[in-house]
Amino acid sequence: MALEVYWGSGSPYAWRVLLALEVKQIPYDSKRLSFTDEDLKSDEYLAISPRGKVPAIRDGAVTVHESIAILRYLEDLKSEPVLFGNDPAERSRIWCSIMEIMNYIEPNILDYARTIFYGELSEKKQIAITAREAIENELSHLNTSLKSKEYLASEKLSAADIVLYPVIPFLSRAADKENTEEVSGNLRSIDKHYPAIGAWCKRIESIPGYEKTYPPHWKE
Ligand SMILES: N[C@@H](CCC(=O)N[C@@H](CS)C(=O)NCC(=O)O)C(=O)O
Repeated sequence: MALEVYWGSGSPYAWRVLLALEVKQIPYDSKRLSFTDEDLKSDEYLAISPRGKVPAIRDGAVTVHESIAILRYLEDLKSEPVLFGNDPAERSRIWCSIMEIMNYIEPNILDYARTIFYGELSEKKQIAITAREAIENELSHLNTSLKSKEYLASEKLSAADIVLYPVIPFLSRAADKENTEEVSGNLRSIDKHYPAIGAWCKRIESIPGYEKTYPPHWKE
């Protein structure tokens, strides 16, 4: 039975999983869900993903939710190409980079992009601006570090790159939607303000199969 992959268009977390599947060339049965309670909070889906969120996977009797746990599962399913490092030093760099993204960028994504996408900017504008400033600070560090290397944590593509990448177009899309200087800041044109991140994004976008992972509703 093929691996079932539950995802939603535009979810940066689900995009991570779709990218890893392409990189590892793992065949799967695509289960695209809509962001409605009917899809996400059905008893059938809650049995796979108890918080009713995407992404999630089902592999026979095994279900996994949480994007990074899924990436780790895929690594065990098919080791090549290695995404979580080959030795302790490389593995620790990759995990450190992933944890920094989770701890310092992800909470701000919620405060920034969700406020915009959920139409809550009138009540939460200052929260969004503070989150935008924190994200810019992180992007600035990442830009400096990517000036001297091609990938975030390893000499080749790793799970850290896959964890970060979808966040960049997601933030740009939020910034474009609310196109004012105070809310959008540098996030409107990340490649212009952070050229090393822009060049790194192009590297990820040249992965064979990348196009298949691009959120379909963003093309409409
Ligand atoms: N920490 C989770 C986050 C997953 C998440 O927040 N998914 C969102 C889509 S971007 C979702 O399914 N939201 C629907 C809901 O909360 O009802 C992961 O990394 O997988």
